[in-house]
Amino acid sequence: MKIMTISTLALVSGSALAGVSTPNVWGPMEHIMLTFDNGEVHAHVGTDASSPIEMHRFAGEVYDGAASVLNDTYYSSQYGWLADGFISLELDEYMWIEHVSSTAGLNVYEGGLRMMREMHTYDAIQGTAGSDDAWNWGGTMVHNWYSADALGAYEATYRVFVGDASGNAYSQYTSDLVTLNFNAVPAPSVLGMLAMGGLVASRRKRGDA
Ligand SMILES: [Cu+2]
Repeated sequence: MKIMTISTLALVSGSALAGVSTPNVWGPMEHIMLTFDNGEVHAHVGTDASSPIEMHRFAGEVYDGAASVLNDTYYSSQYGWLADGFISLELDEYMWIEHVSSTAGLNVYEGGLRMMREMHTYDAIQGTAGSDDAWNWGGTMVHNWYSADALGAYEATYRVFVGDASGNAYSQYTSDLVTLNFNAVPAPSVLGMLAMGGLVASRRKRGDA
């Protein structure tokens, strides 16, 4: 029994030293509910400037591959775009979510279902890193990744509209604006706590020697 415990601990600290391959997911999903009825687009979110989504940084964690865009950033995937009921579009109609304005330093990377985060593209979207402001939303639940390099409050406003395949809005339909709010806050990281534990252990060893 004792040997089992020791080997489990060794595995945990081994993976911590090697870094974490996928970004963390925490907190409940916060959905931006989208509807398209009678030619009108509506977007609704339950947060505002007084109830922002927190972005956390996990110091020392290193994410593999495309997810490495989140390395050393404060980030969150709590916000997700979601259809509120059934959205019916013609073959030549697409829903677009276009970046209108945002706090300098806020970045957005393409996600998907949170549990599928190993499969996300992490492509820069919605104006991040010179990408197109308009991003085609495919109709399924999509939790994009929002990140920032520095602590503080951020916000981003998007226009949701129905347009053609190239993102040209159809003028016969109305669009809607929605603002997402973030707060990048300091948070204790799991790796940091493990590293502190390791530091204490190695000090003890040195003290014993
Ligand atoms: Cu969701």
